[in-house]
Amino acid sequence: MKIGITCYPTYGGSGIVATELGLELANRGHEVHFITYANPIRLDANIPRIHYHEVEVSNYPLFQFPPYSLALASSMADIAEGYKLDLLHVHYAIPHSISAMLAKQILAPRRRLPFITTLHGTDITLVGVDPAYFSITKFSIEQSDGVTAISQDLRADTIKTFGVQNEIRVIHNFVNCDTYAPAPEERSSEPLMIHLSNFRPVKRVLDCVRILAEVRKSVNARLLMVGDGPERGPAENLAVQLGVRESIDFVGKQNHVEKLICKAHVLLMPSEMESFGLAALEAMACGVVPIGTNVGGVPELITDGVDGYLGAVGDIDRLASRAAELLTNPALQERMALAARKTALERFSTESLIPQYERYYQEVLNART
Ligand code: GMT
Repeated sequence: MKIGITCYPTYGGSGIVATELGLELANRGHEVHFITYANPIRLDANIPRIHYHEVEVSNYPLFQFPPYSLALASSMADIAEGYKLDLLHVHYAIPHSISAMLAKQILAPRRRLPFITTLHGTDITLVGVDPAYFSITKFSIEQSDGVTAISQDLRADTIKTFGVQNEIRVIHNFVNCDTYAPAPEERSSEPLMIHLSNFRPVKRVLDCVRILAEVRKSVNARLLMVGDGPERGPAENLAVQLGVRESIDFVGKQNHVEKLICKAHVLLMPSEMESFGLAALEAMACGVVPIGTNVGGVPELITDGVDGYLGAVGDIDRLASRAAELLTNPALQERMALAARKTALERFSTESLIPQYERYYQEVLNART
């Protein structure tokens, strides 16, 4: 197949999933065209069957807001026509699915160009429910030729919030278990926790600092903070206030996070909302035990007490005591790390999830609506 993929190319779970999906599809013989405003992170140059098309958004003094969605729609139509794409697969509803819908309409007199929208979470739970975007998000879902959601929870939430009638197929996030694999030789000799995110308020990054402060009352642990965003400054300030600044490394945005994850014993994901929790899955594949919150789609990934721990949002005491337990009990940590790796391998590996996308593409192509 010839597939056009659009996503937010910078740091964020949806862009990572879209990029990894494109790489896996190309590996399996498909031709993949990324149509985005910047080169997606994790997309190295010169990979067979991968093409990258940068969307140029020209400015004009009249535009207070350059119309990216329109430039994207125009590029999608041109590229689909020029490269004879079979379909478009857009990640994150707004504005990508509306651009895809326009591209489809531009080409309609000459050929059919179906598009699939994958919902990732905040496009529904935060952006989509915002009155400014509610109607257009609902419309974008209804107009898509296929819709996927990354968890049962997100699917249910989308149906409840928007009352949409069209089918939403659940295809969970996936992980490449060869790239993300345990590397005991990399593991830190001192107890180490890691947090990975875009440091947005929904991630409750400050809770990681609070958990570390609590854990350090009994264990001499450190915390590795990977990523950047609006909550980084407040997190650094809180660390100073709580007297743990020297025990935290803020390393900013990083590629090849698998190398960093493997250094840690525990991953912290204290999010307010998480429609799946890709960072936790990546950690599990590396044999690093996740401690997350019991929200959204996270329970579809983590089974509390088996391959990770779950607690209520903001329950610092519980999350910290679970972390301290794991950091001081190597047998427990080893047992849960093995279970976490098993979950990643058996339920969320690329081998089982990528064919689900391929089958769905075929279904959408075959449905001549
Ligand atoms: O986590 C984020 O805020 C980034 C966001 C995105 O869309 O880039 O991630 C969402 O998509 C990921 C990949 O599908 C999911 O694993 C995350 O759970 C989801 N984030 C939230 O629901 C907050």
